[in-house]
Amino acid sequence: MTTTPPVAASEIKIHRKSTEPQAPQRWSVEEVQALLDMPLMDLIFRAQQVHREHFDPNAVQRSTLLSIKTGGCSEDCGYCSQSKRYQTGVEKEEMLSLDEVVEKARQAKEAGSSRFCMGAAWRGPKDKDLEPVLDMVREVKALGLETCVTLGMLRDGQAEKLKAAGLDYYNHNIDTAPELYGEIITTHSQADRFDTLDRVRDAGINVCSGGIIGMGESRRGRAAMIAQLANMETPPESVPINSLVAVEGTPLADMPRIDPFEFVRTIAAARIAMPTSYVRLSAGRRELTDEAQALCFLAGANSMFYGDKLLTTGNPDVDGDNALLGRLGMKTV
Ligand code: SAM
Ligand code: DTB
Ligand code: SF4
Repeated sequence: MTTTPPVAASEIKIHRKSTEPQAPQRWSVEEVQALLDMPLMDLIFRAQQVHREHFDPNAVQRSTLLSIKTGGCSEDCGYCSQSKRYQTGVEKEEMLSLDEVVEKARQAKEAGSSRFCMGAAWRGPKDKDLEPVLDMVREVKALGLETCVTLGMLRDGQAEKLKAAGLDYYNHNIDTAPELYGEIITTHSQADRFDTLDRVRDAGINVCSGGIIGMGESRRGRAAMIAQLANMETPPESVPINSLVAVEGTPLADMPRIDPFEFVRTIAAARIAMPTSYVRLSAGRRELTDEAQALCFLAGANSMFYGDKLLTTGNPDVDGDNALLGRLGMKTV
């Protein structure tokens, strides 16, 4: 019988900033995979113990998303409804006006959200694109909400402008295992993503970075992605764990749904590997039962996207979410 030798941890690039080349990695891929391989009850128990050391186990933070610039994106991310390369029914739209964005933010605040995240379907913003976004950040911040944007890759000076406008968080996901990245996305590399994350960190903006599971990666691949996040010089303050929303027309449209217990395992491993980060239940929550979501909270998730829509796809409705949090006796922060 022939077996493929496992990839040695040393062959998988673990990202740390070049300014800190000697720092030991916090988590090897093998160590994270050992977590993912644990019996589920042991894994959840351990994650909950870690969670209780750093957070109120009955509290959840809520962020609301708004697509401020939808569709027509130049990139070929194989999961994305907004790439201009795929026929998904999502049409290219103009950027929303400042008034429209502020109104949506006001509604999100009224519904109970504490953070407002504005997304644009760009490879990255041109400097002229950034100006209206800076106004949005200023005005949303003035409502008393935390601000987050996800605009793609940043160039020199852009992170600093966002910081000056009052941006609290920048979302930029590393999306998948390093070894799978090139199969899902060819128009930019994972190293490009890390370059932007470094720019965000250096500008003093909180980092929000996670990824998607259910794109055909192995457990080892999920472990590698979590290790990459945990081994950043400073791990992201916020780690969204998305489950693939298989969008008709994209190359990943026929991907089978991931076992919800694998989702729970991924949340637990992220919690253990990044004890002080917020771990966010992100895309794919509509496909999870209330019971599976409760297991995710038990496994250390303490944040969620809140609002009837993500960017272009649906999210559980607000009334249902409030009912669920009420039934679980969870408070919001
Ligand atoms: N264009 C920017 C970028 O790529 O960073 C911002 C918007 S992009 C839609 C933000 C993130 O949403 C992606 O990096 C990916 O992790 C997630 N995402 C997009 N489509 C998804 C899908 N169908 N299922 C799950 N997550 C998805
Ligand atoms: C993240 O990790 N997930 C959000 C947010 N960051 C920008 C986006 C999910 C998008 C799901 C597919 C859609 O609605 O288009
Ligand atoms: Fe979608 Fe962002 Fe990729 Fe563009 S860069 S295709 S918006 S995930």
